[in-house]
Amino acid sequence: MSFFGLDAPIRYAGPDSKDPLAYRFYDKNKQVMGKRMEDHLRFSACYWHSFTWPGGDPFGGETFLRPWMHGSDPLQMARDKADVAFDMFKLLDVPFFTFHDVDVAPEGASLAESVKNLETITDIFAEKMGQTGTRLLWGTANLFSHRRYMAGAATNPDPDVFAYAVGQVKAAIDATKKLNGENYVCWGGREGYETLLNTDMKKELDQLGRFMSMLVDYKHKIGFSGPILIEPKPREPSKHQYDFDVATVFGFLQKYDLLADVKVNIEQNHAILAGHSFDHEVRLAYALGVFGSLDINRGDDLLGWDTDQFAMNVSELTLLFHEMLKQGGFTTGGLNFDAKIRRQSIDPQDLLIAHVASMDACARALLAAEAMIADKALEGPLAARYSGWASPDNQAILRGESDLETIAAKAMAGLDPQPRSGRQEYLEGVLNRYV
Ligand code: XUL
Ligand code: CO
Repeated sequence: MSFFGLDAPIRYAGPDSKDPLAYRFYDKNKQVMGKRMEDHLRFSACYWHSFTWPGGDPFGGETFLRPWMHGSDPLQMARDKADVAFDMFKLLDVPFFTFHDVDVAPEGASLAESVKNLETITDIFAEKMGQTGTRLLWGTANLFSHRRYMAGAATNPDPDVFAYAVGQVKAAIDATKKLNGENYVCWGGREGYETLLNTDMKKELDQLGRFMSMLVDYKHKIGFSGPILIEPKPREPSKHQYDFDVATVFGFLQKYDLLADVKVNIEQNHAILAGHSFDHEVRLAYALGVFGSLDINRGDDLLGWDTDQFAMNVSELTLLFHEMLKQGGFTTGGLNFDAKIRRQSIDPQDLLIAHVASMDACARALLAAEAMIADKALEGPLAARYSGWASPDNQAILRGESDLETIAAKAMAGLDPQPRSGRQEYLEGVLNRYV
């Protein structure tokens, strides 16, 4: 019997099931707009929240008391953790997982020793992936927990810290390539500042630009075919992070000429912290051509920090999938559960139940979005709202075939545009018909 007290993988049992360990909507082989549900959603379990976080918060320590976190041999503990992690991937029947270097293997006394540990554990991963069929959505390096990174990694005033970070990132992308990872993620939690009094902002941005350019060059050199993804977040742990939101990251990528190789990994809770909705960030990423992947979770309306709760809000998720379906869905990206159970959820099965409930919320939202698209429920009114632009002379404006004087003359000739309703409440009612 496993840590979870369950041997058979969790299965689809239909919407009437009351079993918290059965899928009610996630039916992986069900066809949705010509593609299997599993291929639309591309769920990925994450290592850090599920297996390395002990349940602490700023006011209290460990609550989970996981057996693999207590022992005297760090490498053996890492092996035990891998056994439980792959057991959970199999029980949930998720196609992907994600990890940071330090989540999976113990840090050694030197970088060389840490890298050796990472290689040992990722060799074990390769074997387990072969046995279970679980794939790697992305790998990443943790360049924010260790005290050496307290003033940043790529943006550190000390070039030796920059070099250490380069060494760590090289090993992490090597490991990601070895495991056929489909993307490589960079989240710069400490790439920002605490006070401008001690910060040379232009210099730090240039350092970050060089760091990313070298990573892109190396990716090409080793033939890593997936994109590099930057994960925007406005703050926490730093007071200000340079990768504030999608728009800010786009400006950075444009300035340092990285748009061809780097996309974004958008997280719901980070969008909220930046003062945006999830839907806003996703739409903007598509509009700017930088959409990559998603960290699926949710913030708490009353708490102003990154609570990383499991996504359960079907209306919000429906708007997300409506946009995703319209845009053709994921290519290399997926839905990574950057989500953690609450620190009081101490039963082993709470981990499974959280994933199942959130996967079901996503599946239900995907089905609602499919129905909305079939009915053109939102697309119809949207097309009508912009329909004036379809006329040949207005199309010519957008193609650059008109000029200021020509258009001004048309307005001066007696144009009298009449305001029309934005129909917000009507549209909110339409959405509620489907969720
Ligand atoms: C932190 C966060 C990270 C990244 C990967 O807020 O989201 O876990 O997803 O480093
Ligand atoms: Co994240």
